[in-house]
Amino acid sequence: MNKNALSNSATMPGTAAPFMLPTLPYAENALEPILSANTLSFHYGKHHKTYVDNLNKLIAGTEYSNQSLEQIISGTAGKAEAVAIFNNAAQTWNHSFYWKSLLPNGGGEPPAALKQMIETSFGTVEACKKEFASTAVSQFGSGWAWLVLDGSQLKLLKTANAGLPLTMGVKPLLAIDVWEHAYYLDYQNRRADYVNAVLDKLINWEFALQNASV
Ligand code: MN3
Repeated sequence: MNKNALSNSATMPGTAAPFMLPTLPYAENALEPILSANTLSFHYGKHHKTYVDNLNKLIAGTEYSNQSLEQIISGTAGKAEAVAIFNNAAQTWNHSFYWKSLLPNGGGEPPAALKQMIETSFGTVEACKKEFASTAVSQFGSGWAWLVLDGSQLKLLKTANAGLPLTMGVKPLLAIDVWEHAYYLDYQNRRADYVNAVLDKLINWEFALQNASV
């Protein structure tokens, strides 16, 4: 377990339960027309909130009730008897990270320091985006696509369901949610259109650089 990977993203304070739904870093309509206010209303206000509420219920009175979110995730990963706690803790973390991976009027050219890292690892920014998209599209069923830092190398990986890079010893830089609830209201079955629109118009390269720099 890479402890830095757990604490670097500054997405969640290291406080214990009860966990709070973090404030969305922009208005629910701020990502239009790429992601509608309707999608964010359900995705943030219902799905994300439910993961937080369920986590608080599941850990009440358990050994996890005074642990940080990151401690709960690392302590329950791979434990069959704690799978519900892991799923809700990881989804709480994943969504907080996803909202910060998006930015109104995002996309475009990465900052120079990140662009250099991308070119070292992928050749070009376009090649990185293409691999990011194919990683996201090829995740079978619900899950996530991630840009991560593995040592000094940038890599793309996908996780199923609530899976996340924190348990894999690599540092997450960006996440794209590919559960159907992330895009179905706006794109129906066209996951590739959603992913490419996010990469072109919303992706928060500055957030990736911040995460890589910690
Ligand atoms: Mn989601």
